[in-house]
Amino acid sequence: MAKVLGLDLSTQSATALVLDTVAGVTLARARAAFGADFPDRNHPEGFIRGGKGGEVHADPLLWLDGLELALQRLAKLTDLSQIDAVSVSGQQHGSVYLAAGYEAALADGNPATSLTAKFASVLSRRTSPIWMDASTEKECAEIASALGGDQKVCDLTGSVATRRFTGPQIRRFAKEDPTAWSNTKRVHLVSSFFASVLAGRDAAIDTGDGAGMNLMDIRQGDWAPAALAATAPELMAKLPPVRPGSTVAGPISGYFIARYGFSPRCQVVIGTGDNPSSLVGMGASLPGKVVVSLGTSDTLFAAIEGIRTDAAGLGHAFGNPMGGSMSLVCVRNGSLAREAIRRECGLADWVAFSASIEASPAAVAAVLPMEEDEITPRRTAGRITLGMSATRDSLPRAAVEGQALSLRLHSRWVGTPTTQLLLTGGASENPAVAKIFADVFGAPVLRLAVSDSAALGAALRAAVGACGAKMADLEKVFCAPAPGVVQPDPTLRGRYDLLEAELGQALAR
Ligand code: XUL
Repeated sequence: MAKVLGLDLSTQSATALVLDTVAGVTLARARAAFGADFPDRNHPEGFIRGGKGGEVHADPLLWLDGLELALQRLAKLTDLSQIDAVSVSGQQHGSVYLAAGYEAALADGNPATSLTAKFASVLSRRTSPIWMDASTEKECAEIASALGGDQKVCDLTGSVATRRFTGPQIRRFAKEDPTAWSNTKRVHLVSSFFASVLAGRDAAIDTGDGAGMNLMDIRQGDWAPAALAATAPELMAKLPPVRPGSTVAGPISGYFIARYGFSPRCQVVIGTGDNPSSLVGMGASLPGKVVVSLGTSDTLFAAIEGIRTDAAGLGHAFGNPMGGSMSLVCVRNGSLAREAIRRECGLADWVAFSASIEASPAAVAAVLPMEEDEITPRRTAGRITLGMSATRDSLPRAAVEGQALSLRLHSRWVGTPTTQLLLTGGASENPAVAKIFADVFGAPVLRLAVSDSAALGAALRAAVGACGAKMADLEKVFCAPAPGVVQPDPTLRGRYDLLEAELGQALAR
C-alpha cells in the first residue's frame, strides 16, 4: 500500500488528489480552474463556444497549464517525492492531435521549459473537439452507412454513431483538413494524452474511455478494423493501443521529477474517462450500484453484467476500468442549465436555490430545462413543461425534478431497478437536490465522504495498478458513504410516475 495521486482533467478544471492508502486518509487536494485561474486566456467556462456547425472545442495548452498550476498548488500541500503511483481521469471523447516531433516533446525532461512550450509546436490541430461538440451529424450518418446501419455500429462499438464521440470527430477533421490529418501522427484522448505527458511516452487508451470513440469493438476490447476503415484513412497507425485500465505506462517522466520533485520510482497507470473513473471512485465498479453524477454534464451509470446497448441509440456501453462493462446515460444540460435557472430566478447563490426548492411543493410542476441543444433526449434548445406550469418561484424545483425525471426515463433501457442511488458531482452536495433525486427515483440516496469521485477513482486505480492494492480494501476506506442517507417520500411515487409518462409522451410527439 502506498501514497497515490489521482488527476482529473475535466471540462472546467484540473483536480489533483493525494491519498495515503496505509493510513487510509486523504493527504491533499488542489484544483486549477481553466476559466477563473486563467482569465487572460478568455475561456471563462474552460471551453470555446460558438464554433461553426455546432463545434465546441477547448485549448489543450490551457489544459496543460491547468495541470501545472494544480501540481504547483499540490506541491505546497504535500511532499510529491513520496508519491508511488499516479493515474488520470479525463473528460470523455475529447481528442488531442499531435504531429511529428510529439515523441520528443513527451520525452523532453528539461524543467526550464513548460509543458505548453514543449507541446505548442507539435499540435497538428490547434484546438481539441470536446464532448459538447455536436458538429458531426453528417459524419455519423456516413459511418453508420459504411458499417451497415445504426444497429450494426451499436452492436460493434456499444453505441450508435454519436456526434460527440471521437471517431465521428476524427472523420470530420480528416475530411475538412486532409493536410493536417496527414500531418497527424498520433490521436490521443484527454485521458491518454495526460497519461502520456506524465509518463514521457505514448500511453495506451483504456477500454473504458476507448469505448467512447465508436472505434473499439466493445466485446473484444480492441480497435475494430471495420470501424477504423469507416472513419478516416490510416487511422490505425495514428492511434495508441487499447489496454485494460490497470496497465502501467511506465515511470514518471524526468520533467515531473525535476520540476515538481516526484520520485523516479513513481509509476504512471494509464488513464480513463471521467465517468468510468467516477464509477471506481464511487465504489461502484462491481454490478449492483447506480451512480448519478451532477457535473457540467449529468450522467447516470452502473457496472453491468455482459454488454447491454440502448435500442433508442441514446445510452452507451463503455468498458469498466476494473474489468467488464458499464452503462451510461449523459445529459448535456446539467450544471450550466441549473446555473442559468438560478440566475433567471434572481437567486444569489446555491443556498437561495435550495431554499427556493424547499419552499415549493413536490411533483406538481416539472420542466426539462434544455438551455442548449440536448443530446439525451436529442432536442434543440427549449423547455418541456410537465404537469402544471412552473412560476418563477417554483422553477428551480421544477427544473431539477425535470432533470431527474429525464435521467430516470432515459436509463430504463439498462433494465436494473434502482434500489439505491449514489450521488456525486458539485450539485450533489445540495441537500434539496439530493432529496429530489431520492423522491423521483423512489430510492435512498447516499453520498460519499470524499468528493471528487473522478480524481478519487484515478488515485484508487493507481494504487491497484501499480502498488498491488486490492480495490475491495480501498473501497472500504475511501468509498464509505457519508452519514445521512436521504430517504425517498413513498407518497410521491405515483405523481412522479405520471410526470415521467407525460415526459415520454411529449418526447414521442
Ligand atoms: C459522457 C460525456 C460527458 C463527458 C464530460 O459520455 O460526454 O459526461 O465525459 O464529463
